Amino acid sequence: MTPLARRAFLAACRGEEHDTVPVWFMRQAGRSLPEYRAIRERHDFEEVVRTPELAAEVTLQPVRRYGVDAAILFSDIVTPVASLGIGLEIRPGVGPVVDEPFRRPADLARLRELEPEEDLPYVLETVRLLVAELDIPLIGFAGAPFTVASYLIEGGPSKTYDRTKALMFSDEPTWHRLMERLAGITLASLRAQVREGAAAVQLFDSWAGALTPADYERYVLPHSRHVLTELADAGVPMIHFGVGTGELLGLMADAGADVVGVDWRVPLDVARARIPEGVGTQGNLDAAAVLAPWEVVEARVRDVLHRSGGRRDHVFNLGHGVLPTTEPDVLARVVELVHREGRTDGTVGDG
Ligand code: 1CP
Repeated sequence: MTPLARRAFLAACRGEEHDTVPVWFMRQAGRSLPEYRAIRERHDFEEVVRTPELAAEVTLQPVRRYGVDAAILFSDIVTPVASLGIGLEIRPGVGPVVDEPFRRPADLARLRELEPEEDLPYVLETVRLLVAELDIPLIGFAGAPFTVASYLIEGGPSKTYDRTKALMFSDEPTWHRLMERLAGITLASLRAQVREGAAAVQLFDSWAGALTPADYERYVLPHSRHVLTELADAGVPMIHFGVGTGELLGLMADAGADVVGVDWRVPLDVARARIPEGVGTQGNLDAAAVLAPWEVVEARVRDVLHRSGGRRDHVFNLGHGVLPTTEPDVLARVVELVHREGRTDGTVGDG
């Protein structure tokens, strides 16, 4: 890869000039790769995260295969809160599960401040190993306060977030105190990753799309804004992503992001019109589209590129994470196609 291509991802995040549209995939490491499954046969998920050599290896696997423009640290959005000893584990095939979910004001006491050097030394060591090894930027990440709160309150994955909303609507002071603590944990984790060399960060508010714009603005935005504005000093691009957030895109930009992640439901040009100038976009190929015959994949990739309009502030990605049944060779071909046809014309749009 040429030096110019190496800087394409960071340049796009900042809306600076570069030639080729950069591309990476959310959840590019993990179950779709046979080499990841081989490691998981011998080590459970948390062991991989806690062993820097393994976590670094798993982060590098998709970089070698796909020729993507950025790597993303292998860890999880609940890793920082889990390190505080709150009784949270990641169950295979399920996701994060909490023994005693957070439901009462007294549960706040279970969340002390995060001290990354003591609580997450293995994550920081993984970042150091990766920064020494990679010739592309490493993306650090964290869960946004709302999405992490949803796991703590529901006790596991949810489709409706009813208990989370019940707490939000019925005890607003406790809700805000919980969100403040989680924002502090998120911020400490991101700052530490950047200090060790992460060149960009992504804030995953994956489940924020469950909220109306008014509820997002009142209960969530102040806390995500706190994280992003406090982190702005660190000087690295910040991507803010959620699923089903078509109605929230403007607010998510307003929280202080440099780039807003767009899921597959909103055509990229429509999403663009909802995001203020000066803030870039990331996305938004349907993750299921890559399961189709190549002609279909190719047409869908070209559609995203067409809708991005040659703007220099777009990062190509899926609309959500890589699905476990994805054929790795197809993603490699997507990267090639984006690099071949995704030319920026140097503009950032008409205004
Ligand atoms: O069995 C296994 O191997 C564990 C599966 C797995 C993996 C590979 C989990 C459990 N987490 C991860 C890694 C992970 N998670 C990464 C690094 C890999 C990469 O991106 O290449 C990242 C960035 C995450 C982030 C994450 N975890 C999010 C935000 C991204 C998204 O998809 O919206 C969320 C919501 C989680 C929670 C989580 N952790 C694991 C699962 C299965 C889930 C989702 C559960 C649910 O549906 O609620």
